[in-house]
Amino acid sequence: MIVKNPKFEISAVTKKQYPAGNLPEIVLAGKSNVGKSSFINTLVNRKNLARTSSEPREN
Ligand SMILES: Nc1nc2c(ncn2[C@@H]2O[C@H](COP(=O)(O)OP(=O)(O)O)[C@@H](O)[C@H]2O)c(=O)[nH]1
Ligand SMILES: [Mg+2]
Repeated sequence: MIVKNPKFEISAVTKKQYPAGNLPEIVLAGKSNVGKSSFINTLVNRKNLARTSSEPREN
């Protein structure tokens, strides 16, 4: 997969903040610090589009 121009749209916490439009949606679920944000950055080939944090989860 080649992602050419990734953009951070919004970090939405309520329904009215959800972006309009009919683009496909992907769910990525997991505990805190398991590497969700790092995985997104790998997918879009950017170092810090999704902010990563603290120490890796050990368990
Ligand atoms: N050892 C190791 N650390 C990782 C891996 N993926 C992410 N991390 C680290 O785990 C921490 C949490 O990752 P992050 O992507 O912020 O997790 P999120 O909370 O699920 O979004 C960061 O310090 C990452 O650098 C991995 O595959 N191996
Ligand atoms: Mg994260």
